[in-house]
Amino acid sequence: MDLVRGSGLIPVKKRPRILHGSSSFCRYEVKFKGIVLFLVERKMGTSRRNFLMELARKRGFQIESELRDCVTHIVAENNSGAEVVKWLQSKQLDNVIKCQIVDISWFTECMAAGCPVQIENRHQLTVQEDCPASFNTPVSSSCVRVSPYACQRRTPLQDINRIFTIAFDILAENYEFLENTGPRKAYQRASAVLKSLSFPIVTMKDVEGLPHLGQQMKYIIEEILEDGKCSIVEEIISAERYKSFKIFTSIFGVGLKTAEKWYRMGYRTLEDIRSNKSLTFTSMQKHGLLYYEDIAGYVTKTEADAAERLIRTIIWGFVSDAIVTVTGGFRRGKHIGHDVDILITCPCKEDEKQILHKTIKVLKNRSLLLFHDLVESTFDDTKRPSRCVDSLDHFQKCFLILRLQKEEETKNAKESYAHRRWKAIRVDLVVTPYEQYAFALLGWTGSQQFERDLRRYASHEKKMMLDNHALYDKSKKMFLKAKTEEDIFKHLGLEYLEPWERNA
Ligand code: DCT
Ligand code: MG
Repeated sequence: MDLVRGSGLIPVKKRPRILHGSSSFCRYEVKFKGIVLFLVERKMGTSRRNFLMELARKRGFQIESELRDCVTHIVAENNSGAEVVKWLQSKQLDNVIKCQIVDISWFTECMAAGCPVQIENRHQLTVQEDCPASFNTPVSSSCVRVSPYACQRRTPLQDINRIFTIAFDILAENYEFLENTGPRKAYQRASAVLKSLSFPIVTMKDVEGLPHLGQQMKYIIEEILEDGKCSIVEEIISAERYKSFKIFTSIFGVGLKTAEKWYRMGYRTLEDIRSNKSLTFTSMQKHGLLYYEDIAGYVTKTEADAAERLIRTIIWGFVSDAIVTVTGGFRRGKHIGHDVDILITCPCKEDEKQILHKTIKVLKNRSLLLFHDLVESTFDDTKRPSRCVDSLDHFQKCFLILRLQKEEETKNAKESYAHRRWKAIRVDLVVTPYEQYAFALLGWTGSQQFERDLRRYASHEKKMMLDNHALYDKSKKMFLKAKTEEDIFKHLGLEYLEPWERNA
């Protein structure tokens, strides 16, 4: 079996009008002659496979749903080379022996590039005689049993496998910049599993049987164990696209779409953006650029505490029984963050409606507001919680840049704002109805991966739907009430995890 051939994949300039045959809908033109893909369903799943097949067709690739003799590239996910070979041997097809067997990473890079990319060593699935256990092999009794859900694992802030999780986080971020959701989530899940381990990974035996660790991830761990670094990650962090996207997306108000647009226009640095007279910016982006040096740095715990005190004092001035809580990373015990997330509620509905507008007015009057964008609530209590694990909530909220007066101890700091008596910091204020407070607190405490797994757990394991507003039991066809986060864990049949154990 020839697994290590050069690809010879040259896009055909003059597009032949070959339309997809029997196994596909005749909707998309085949752009790349001589390349016929096949996706192995094993460990990929039917729906993901169908989605990827449709994507490939849209990009102009010929892709077969059945394994035929015309197939030139067999793409597998989370399978070792040996596993694919064994499966292929059972198919007894003559030509398959000449196929390239590649990892899903090659496929996703082709989709991102919009054309076939050269097959590199890292894309190849090698065949080893003694194939290591695959990622979902049951854990042996000597191994630690690790749940596939972050809400069933304790993940403290301290991450003793940082050397691996940093690599996975960079890979996930790079896939995010490529708007490639599947592999982004896969690397985030894998990183979260490693963050929960209470022992350092020192040999490949340590990762045997861990959930969400596919073959590709194991190769990366192996490389780091051998060389102390990962060559793909090294390539990514020095790549122009990654570096520019890092800068652009660190500007408040700039998302992936804008970063992509600027990159395509040929801009690469912050200076390129700032000095450009022809670009138009939203008000949020203008302020993001104006206070970039302050905002792109970190908010410290001391600054977060000062912001919380300021907001709480203002709010207590007109609603004395309001609850004002810092959530997000700081509630999980982090010492630094990119913003301060503050959740606000009060028992009286009338007060609740006024609270944010009044707070903004006071901040304005005291010249403490550098920017704000207030979004009114879009909550509709006739709707069930969202099915999407990444859906945003509908609370009334305000994204602001606060002019935070420096405290004595930070006045002598060497930061860029050292010459000023204040620092611009990003604050999110979120107002929740009193009866939804526990759900909002749980949702806004994070981490993002923890929330995603909590919702996935609710829906896959309990037939319930959870979001930042409510919990719905589909079997009982009713909403389950909760006054505290503990109540929600109880409804889900989960052991309670403290906020600082949710750093997945
Ligand atoms: N959140 C979520 N889903 C998202 C974004 C956020 O569930 N798509 C939740 C989890 C964390 C919380 O909202 C606050 O979001 P961030 O401020 O982005 O996260 P953080 O953990 O506070 O990170 P940082 O310390 O960098 O602010
Ligand atoms: Mg935050």
